[in-house]
Amino acid sequence: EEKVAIYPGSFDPLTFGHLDVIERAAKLFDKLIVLVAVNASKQAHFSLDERRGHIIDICQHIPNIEVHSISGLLVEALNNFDACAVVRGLRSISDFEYEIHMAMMNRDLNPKCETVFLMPSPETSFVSSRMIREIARLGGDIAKFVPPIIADALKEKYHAPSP
Ligand code: COD
Repeated sequence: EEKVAIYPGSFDPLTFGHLDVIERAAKLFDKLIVLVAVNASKQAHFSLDERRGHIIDICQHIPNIEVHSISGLLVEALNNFDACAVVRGLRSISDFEYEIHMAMMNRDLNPKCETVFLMPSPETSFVSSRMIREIARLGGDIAKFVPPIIADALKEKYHAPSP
């Protein structure tokens, strides 16, 4: 039986940190669904469709992934995609508290929902979407932290030449 996992996140925008987790998870499961979802406590910068489009373009080299977006509950997506696990990245102790609450809540909502945590590579573990947006907005160089597609999208968003 095919083992499907879901890697959910805001991915607003995707960073090399996210990509590191995607590449690791794609090796562990038969199929990986990268799921762009809404985090109600975060303000959106790119639309769900934009984020999904970016990830599709960036992940073309990984054969066993699909990219989708949802505005609803993660535990529902788990049933819809027939997935056996949720993958999350664990960067630090400060991630842990939030992550364990979310994992326990998701399993309470759907007893099938097991969460698997992957440790990122140290080179990208300090990268976060929030910092990347802030550096890009202030004109800093983000090329080391995000794929070129994202660097271009951020440049266009914050520094589009005025007409
Ligand atoms: N290195 C490794 N991992 C990283 C890095 C990095 N540099 N940066 C981020 N990550 C990991 C994060 O730890 C996380 O596991 C994942 O990548 C995604 O991170 P974000 O910040 O893009 O996504 P979040 O945390 O905002 O995602 C939250 C969800 C959207 C998944 C959540 O809000 C959700 O499930 N929403 C749907 C509605 C729902 O079901 N809500 C109930 C939840 S209990």
